[in-house]
Amino acid sequence: MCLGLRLRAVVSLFSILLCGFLLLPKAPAQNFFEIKPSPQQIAWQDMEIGVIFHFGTNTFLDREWGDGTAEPSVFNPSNVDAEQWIQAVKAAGAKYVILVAKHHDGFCLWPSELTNYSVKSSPWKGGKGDLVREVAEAARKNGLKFGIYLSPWDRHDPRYADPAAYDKYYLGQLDELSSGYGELVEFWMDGAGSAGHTYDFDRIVQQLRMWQPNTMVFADVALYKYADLRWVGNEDGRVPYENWNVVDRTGYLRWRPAEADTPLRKQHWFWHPNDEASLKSLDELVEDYDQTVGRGAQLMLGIAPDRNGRVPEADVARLKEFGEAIQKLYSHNLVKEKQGQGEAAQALDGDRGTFWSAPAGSHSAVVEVNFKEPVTFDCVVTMEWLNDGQHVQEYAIEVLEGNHWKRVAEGQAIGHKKIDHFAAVTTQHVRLNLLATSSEAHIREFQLYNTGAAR
Ligand code: FUL
Repeated sequence: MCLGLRLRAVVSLFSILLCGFLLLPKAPAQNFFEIKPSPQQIAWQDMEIGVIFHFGTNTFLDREWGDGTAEPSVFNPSNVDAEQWIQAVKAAGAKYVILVAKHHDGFCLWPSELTNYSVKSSPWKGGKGDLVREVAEAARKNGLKFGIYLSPWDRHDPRYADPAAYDKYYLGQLDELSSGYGELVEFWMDGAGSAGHTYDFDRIVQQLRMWQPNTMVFADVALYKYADLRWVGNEDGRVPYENWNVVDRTGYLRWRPAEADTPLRKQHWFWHPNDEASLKSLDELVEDYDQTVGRGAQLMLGIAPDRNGRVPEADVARLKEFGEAIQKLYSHNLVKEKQGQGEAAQALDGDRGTFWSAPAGSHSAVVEVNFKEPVTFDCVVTMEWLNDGQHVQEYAIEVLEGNHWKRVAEGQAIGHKKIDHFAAVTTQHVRLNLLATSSEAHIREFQLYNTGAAR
């Protein structure tokens, strides 16, 4: 073939390929600001504080990660009192509880039909106990939601060596838990320790959803694909700011609010003897709250009942102090108490059930509050109505000094809740200056507090 002909053939081949490419159906491009939460995610985010209970053979053996060799006979608590657990965490303001039904040691806190490595082989209640049931019932009786952690990594069960056999076992356990204990608000899938093992997570999540269509799947980084909720990357009670609800996973955007899990006793999820010194201080807990809930995320505290089967008294007292401190800090909303007025009335009414919207299609807006008398405050709590997505991209809190709006705080993401602390100011006029919004802003609440704890 002469060079001219060859060139023509190449050009036509290229044109055919180009046309084919242009005609191919394409996945619609995703836009961060068009991704919206599910109704279940909205309801979940409103709970703000949850807890996770760790209790099992580790409690009796001074271990964090059991190796699966503990005899069931070691699980012998004298006085398990699920009601006491729930009362303790309710005092901290928790709205939901997760029970670790099986940790990495493989020991089950319910009498599973699929293994003898469970409470039924222990002396507790003569082998007739079911801790999953007791905690679920106590939680619901007290108006708290209930969820489950079922460790994929299992260091006891021999089936673990064969991924297909183990998947069958795990799916069977999942069936027992998700069909037998009522509604599960959350299901924890933990990738810890499983390196090198493959699970059929597609099937696991499918089956879970069959019984529990509304459950929120929490997953850490390795299992992100399945996550309705995301891990924040640390167990310190700190959510890095900015915290956005929509997170990309290699090109796939989804609403994935953050849940920041942190143990009440630093570094320890299970109870250990002589460990009181590791109990977080009240200041640390309040700081955790500000850096999780105050950054639009969920705070999940790890609670460790002791060998008696009770939350230790020191922990009970700290939880109560924490609940009271948060109540004290954030219960006197000065916008309400001092009758602040403004056009954005639904953002100023102290009612999370209402919200104010900026004009349709706008990309900036102002929420102003005017008082009859000067008011002193050092903290602002702002909440976005998220049903339509997370819209606020940049904002400032400003107070009027003479003719000048002075900026006292600024940020980017607001999300479910944003708490800003600053040195106390006294003024009659304050505003939330929404400097950039992807489309019209929706503000649920704009609240002012004088906490006396400027940071
Ligand atoms: C981690 C586990 O390895 C810890 O033991 C604990 O259960 C924590 C909540 O999750 O991944």
